[in-house]
Amino acid sequence: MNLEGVEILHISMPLVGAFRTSFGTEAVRDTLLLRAVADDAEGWGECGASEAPLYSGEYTQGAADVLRRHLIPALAGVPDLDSHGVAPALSRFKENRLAKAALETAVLDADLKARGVPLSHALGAVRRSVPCGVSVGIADSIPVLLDAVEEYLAAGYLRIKLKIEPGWDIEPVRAVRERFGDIMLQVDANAGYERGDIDHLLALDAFDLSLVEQPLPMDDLLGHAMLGRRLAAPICLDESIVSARAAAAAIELSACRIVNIKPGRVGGYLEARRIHDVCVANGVPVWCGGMLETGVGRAANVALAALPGFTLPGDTSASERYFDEDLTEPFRLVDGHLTVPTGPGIGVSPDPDILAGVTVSREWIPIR
Ligand code: SMG
Ligand code: MG
Repeated sequence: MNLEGVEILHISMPLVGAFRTSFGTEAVRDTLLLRAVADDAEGWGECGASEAPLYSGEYTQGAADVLRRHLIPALAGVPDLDSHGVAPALSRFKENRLAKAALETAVLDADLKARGVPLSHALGAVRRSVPCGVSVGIADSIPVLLDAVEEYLAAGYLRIKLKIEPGWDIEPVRAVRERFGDIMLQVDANAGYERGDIDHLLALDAFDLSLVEQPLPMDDLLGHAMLGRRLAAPICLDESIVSARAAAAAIELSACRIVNIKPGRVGGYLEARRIHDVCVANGVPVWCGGMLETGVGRAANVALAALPGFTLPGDTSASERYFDEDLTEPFRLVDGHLTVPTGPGIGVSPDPDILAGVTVSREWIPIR
């Protein structure tokens, strides 16, 4: 493909409700969209970064900076560039996976749109719709939490994930289990605990959880293996799994029995696919995580979640769980599922008028 340049759009969209996790509260989706322009098509990628470096070391303005100074210019002069050439062209730049993923996705979308191939087909999807869960933030009180969970169950979500942190764990989980009975229930600590909390975390086993996501720091695979020897609920890793190599190591070390795959966290959909393959080969179930994406990122996540190894419901919730007005045709929950887009590439593009209304700044980076 002949890539002419990439536009970086900084967007800011209020969330329908503030989302609180162990690392902070997000009330606005503040991130980047990238528009890759080739001579025969254009493609879109959404960055997983937020305004502050709290989930990982990346943040929106930092991602914009590394993209404009280093990553986008590095695509100049790559012979016969296609989506498979993006990661190798960027590999000498360390880390910055959320930024790299956004760029690779924009190029991948343009490439697939030019060839008329849906992303789901390119990745090897086997499903037309995917089962969905919802991630429920830390609430001000247990009654407020119970109301939120009740609403999501009424909407049809197939599993509930509760965000936990020290001081908000056993009692909210107990309250949800007692009130709603035999629902599929899991928790996510976003690395909020330490090894000294292992005895405390074992109390979660009273609630028949489907999984416990990333209880310990991202670099503590050994700690997760130690906890995993004592906890009955399977440990699922999120932040720790930054590549297929990391996934293979975590599995070999028994640091997890389930993997949350977030394409942004691992540098893109092609690496996400490799992690899926490593997990399938090892009999490890996977599910698709989320970073509060707009319809642009959601479309691609839903395509990924249609691969055969994604056997658990993802954090792939409907548009209305995040935004009053999404950038694309809204994704709607039907019997607990979202439909996999069938159009070329990611199958969607942002509505130009809605996009204009949420765009804070835009910058064109030509590829010479
Ligand atoms: O996209 O519905 C969503 C959010 C899912 O809980 C979610 N994501 O650690 O898994 C996670 C968090 C990280 C994102 S917080 C901005
Ligand atoms: Mg998580």
